[in-house]
Amino acid sequence: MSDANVYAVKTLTSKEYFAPGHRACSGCGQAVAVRMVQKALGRNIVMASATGCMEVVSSPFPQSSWEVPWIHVAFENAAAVASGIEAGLKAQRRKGKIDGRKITVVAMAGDGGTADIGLQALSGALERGHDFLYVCYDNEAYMNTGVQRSSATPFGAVTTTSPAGRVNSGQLTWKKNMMRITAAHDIPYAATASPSHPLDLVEKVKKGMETEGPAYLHVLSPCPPGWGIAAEDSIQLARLAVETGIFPLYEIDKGKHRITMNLEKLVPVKQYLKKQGRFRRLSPEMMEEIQERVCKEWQELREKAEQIDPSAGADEALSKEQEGETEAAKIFRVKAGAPV
Ligand SMILES: Cc1ncc(C[n+]2csc(CCOP(=O)(O)OP(=O)(O)O)c2C)c(N)n1
Ligand code: SF4
Repeated sequence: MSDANVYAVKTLTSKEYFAPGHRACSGCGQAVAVRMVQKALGRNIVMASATGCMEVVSSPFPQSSWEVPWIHVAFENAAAVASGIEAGLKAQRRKGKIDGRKITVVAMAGDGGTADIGLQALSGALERGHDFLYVCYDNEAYMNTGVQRSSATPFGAVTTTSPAGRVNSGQLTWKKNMMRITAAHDIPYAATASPSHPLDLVEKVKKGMETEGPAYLHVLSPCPPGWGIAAEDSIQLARLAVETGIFPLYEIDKGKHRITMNLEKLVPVKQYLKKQGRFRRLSPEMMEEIQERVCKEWQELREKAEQIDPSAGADEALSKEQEGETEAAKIFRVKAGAPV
């Protein structure tokens, strides 16, 4: 991990928009990611938040962790509600009822609320071109209701509805690729992010906010009880997901693919899988199958990134990372009151 990601957290505002006191499990990767995303988004936003873990842990009436205008919506309709908010704000602006200040409309949901039940609402909102940012917090199952599989659950993972038995060893299907699905709507911006790489995450939130039209952010969110990991390993697992290539960090900016965290060599997926209880029933053959698929998809992603600019690839991604490091260090110095 570059130093930039250590410093990045210190460069963020000390103001909390997702306040402490919520009831997320200790080590919840989603709560860490939400906190960072909210810091990057700031105050001038309206959130539509689908039912799921983050809604349940953050808003037991009459309490709330949300220090921003926040609407709890159903499991399936975060993108539809965000569409309505965006259209409503536009109308109010047109009628002179509110000033011209930019108010970012944000929708958030888990992988179930995004890849399964909310997919139709999301597709409609992307297709209509609403100016909003959609954030999917992907903990790879329906965690709020007791770890049921979703279409984003990875191959081989054990959940209560993809159990391991004499015949099967967990989830039988491959993870749905939401980046490809959202990008197929020709939206201006889509990106993956991880709480293990805060600088990258914050930059992508900012890009999403600046984008005119729909932007989509897919954030990996380790879940200790659902993944069968120790609370203190959550962020390390998120980092391993990136470094093994299982969850590559990249963006699709106006159709151009760019890998934002380049990997000279992939860490073997075994190192990631072996640390998690949900993969305890994987056979060596299944691990091999997963490794092959990860290598193939990583290669495809690299080719897409290189197609745009044949000189891009390892060198470009690395130099970008260094640029980021310099930038983070600079902000850190400014914050610390040191000369730039
Ligand atoms: C129409 C409907 N069906 C089922 C539910 C029950 N339900 C609430 S949250 C949830 C799962 C949420 O999973 P996900 O979106 O992945 O978020 P997570 O809890 O994992 O963060 C389910 C099944 C519901 N609220 N509404
Ligand atoms: S069940 Fe998982 S996603 Fe839900 S609050 Fe706990 S750690 Fe977070």
